[in-house]
Amino acid sequence: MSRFTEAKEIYSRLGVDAEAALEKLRDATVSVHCWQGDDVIGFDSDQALSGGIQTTGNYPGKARTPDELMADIDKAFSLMPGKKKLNLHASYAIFDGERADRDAIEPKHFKKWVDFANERGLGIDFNPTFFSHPMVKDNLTLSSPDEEVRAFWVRHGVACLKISEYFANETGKPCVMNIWIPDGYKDIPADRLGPRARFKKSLDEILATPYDKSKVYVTLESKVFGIGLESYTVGSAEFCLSYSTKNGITPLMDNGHYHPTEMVSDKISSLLLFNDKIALHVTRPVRWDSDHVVLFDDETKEIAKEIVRNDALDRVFIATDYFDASINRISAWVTGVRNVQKSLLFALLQPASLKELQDASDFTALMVQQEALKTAPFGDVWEEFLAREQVVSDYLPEIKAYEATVLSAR
Ligand code: RNT
Ligand code: ZN
Repeated sequence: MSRFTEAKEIYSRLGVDAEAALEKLRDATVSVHCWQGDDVIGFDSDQALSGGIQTTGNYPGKARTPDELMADIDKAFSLMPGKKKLNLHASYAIFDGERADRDAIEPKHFKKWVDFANERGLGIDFNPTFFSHPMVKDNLTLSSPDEEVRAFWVRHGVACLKISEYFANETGKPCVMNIWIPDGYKDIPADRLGPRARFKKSLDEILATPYDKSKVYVTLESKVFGIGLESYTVGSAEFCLSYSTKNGITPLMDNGHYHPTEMVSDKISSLLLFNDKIALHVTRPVRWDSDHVVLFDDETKEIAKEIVRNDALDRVFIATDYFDASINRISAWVTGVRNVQKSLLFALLQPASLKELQDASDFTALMVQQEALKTAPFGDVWEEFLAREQVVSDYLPEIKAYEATVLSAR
């Protein structure tokens, strides 16, 4: 008997249909962030990464050109099972000759990405880039008191909406456009309302642009603090949730953007009750929003359980968001995305009857069964998924070979 056949029987005794789990996992899409490949640098400026986020490490071989990044994405995607989308930032515009500033970018600057996506059957998600740019003035963009600065970034948002619509039209797949601004203050502000009022006005101005809501989903990502911006964040959790709910856009939770004991897994159910769709950035915060590679850890599994057991796989836009420059970047990509998918599978391999135990207040049985599931033959079902997806199980040799032949020559 194969290990999978045996695992299937064990799960069946636990009340779980492993075949059904594999089928659902096959249809789950993870939007993979392009920015792991080059430490969030992009192609549109020589500015250092700013906005209170940081990559640390100097592992050799990062992608320096669109061709290199595309080749690395190809390598990484070939080692990931399941359905993927490509998540781009505006700073990854590709200019042939003449450059356009962020407020003047156009669909044509992303044509190469569309060709890349279409050749591979991928959808594209998008992010305006409100950081690493000289028009970020005193750490402010859409909330700036300087009207010229604020208007510049509004124009950027509008330009990105048009590009998002272009992506949706050209790929035939909806585009999620996520707005995140780094705006904040290092020290105690005298006015907390003003910057938030300006951010609200700027979002209203961006969203006044007509766009096809069946093709472009605008999401708004909150944050707790950034490096150098520790005392005040304009786009706080309360601001972003309230704005999203009131204006019919989609809230996005990044699980690095909360206080360390606050869990995004606990927040998902509340948001699902008040939103048709919600969005996630799956990352791994270590003491702060450090964006370490996602592991197969308790919180990632708990997030996945909340999506799966609330039957919300088609209501949650799942994207990865981390950037580790201290290890092989292809490996970082593959390891993190596989761990999101593993967590989804782990959640899909939980029996529905656990909820009944809770409702019957049988917390003894609930604890015993939840613990038993932790050592059930999960790995055999995961290996079966990889085999069916025709993706190697041990990806390290391929990554080492790519490093030796491609990355080390950069
Ligand atoms: C920053 C946010 C944001 C970025 C990317 C690059 O704290 O998480 O999502 O990481 O847009
Ligand atoms: Zn994020």
